[in-house]
Amino acid sequence: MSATALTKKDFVNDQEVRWCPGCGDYAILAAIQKTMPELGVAREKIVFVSGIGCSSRFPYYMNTYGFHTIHGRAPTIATGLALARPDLSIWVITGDGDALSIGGNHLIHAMRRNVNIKVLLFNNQTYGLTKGQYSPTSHPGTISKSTPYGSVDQPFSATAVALGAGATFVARTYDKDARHMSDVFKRAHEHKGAAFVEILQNCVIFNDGVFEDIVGKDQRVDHMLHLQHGERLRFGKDNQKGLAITDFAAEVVDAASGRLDDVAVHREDLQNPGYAFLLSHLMQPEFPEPVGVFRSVEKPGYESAVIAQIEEQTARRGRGNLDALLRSGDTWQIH
Ligand SMILES: Cc1ncc(C[n+]2csc(CCOP(=O)(O)OP(=O)(O)O)c2C)c(N)n1
Ligand code: SF4
Repeated sequence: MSATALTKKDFVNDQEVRWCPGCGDYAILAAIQKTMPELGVAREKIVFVSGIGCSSRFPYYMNTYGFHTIHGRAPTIATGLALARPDLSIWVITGDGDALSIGGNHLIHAMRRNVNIKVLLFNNQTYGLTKGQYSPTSHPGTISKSTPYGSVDQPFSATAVALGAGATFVARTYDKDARHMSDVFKRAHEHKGAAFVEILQNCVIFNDGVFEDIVGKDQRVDHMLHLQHGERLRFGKDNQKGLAITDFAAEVVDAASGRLDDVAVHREDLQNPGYAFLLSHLMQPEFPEPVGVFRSVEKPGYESAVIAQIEEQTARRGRGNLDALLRSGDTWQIH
């Protein structure tokens, strides 16, 4: 079967989709199913790996290979898969709880190693599957099943975590814009190495409208900053506002009345992650929140280094024998 002949329909299967009506996950699923044929990868070379959560049911609904693993461990399983089968296109689907709470450790090391996997984190600032407890991305004061008097934790910025771990590709998109999601997914696919994409996703049941102030049709123009490599950081009606960055701090300036030259030009290719890290901390209501590609840089990939080392040692010492190794040294029999 030729990969170029595939259409969206080829990625849809006969499973009943079990998300609540109106959940943002549907729009993300549709955007991925639409994007897959455009990648030009054969279906049997694509695999979706997930942890546990509403979002992590995703592999059931894709007509590709899939692996529904255990809570927080999807990046680990995906790392093993990437080492064993570097020819595959490997996508990790995870939630904010799955990736940043129980799975935080696994996520950061996959990013640090620059494993060739594409991590899509559905951020709804809540634990959907377990009925609405607060999560590591929930804002202070969040009233939830587990924080009835308001959460007192300081939240993570998902993109800041990825950048802090050394991710070579970091982007953000949102469930209300199919075109934007698709463009970002394609960029993530093209990236060689670990790609991290945060998707702002609406959980209609437990956290409805939490991103409305950013993604809402009327709010977007003033509260969303579209990152475009080589272009100034401008936003607002007629792009009259901009972000100036001086002394490691951002400032909103009036770009229309003489301060255009102060407005920073977006650079996604900076080796130093400091600028992208600053962007990852911009939040409402003081700043517009960025969407698009924060950072995209090249670094050596993990798989090629590991595979080269194994080949080198095999050439020098011959193929190993796992069975002999397990039975070597002291062994015990338990009766
Ligand atoms: C070891 C373990 N601990 C806890 C759970 C319970 N649990 C299942 S999903 C989940 C959180 C899901 O939240 P998130 O990752 O944000 O995904 P969403 O459901 O919102 O898509 C938790 C705590 C579990 N399944 N396994
Ligand atoms: S609980 Fe929330 S995240 Fe889970 S399926 Fe329902 S709307 Fe979607």
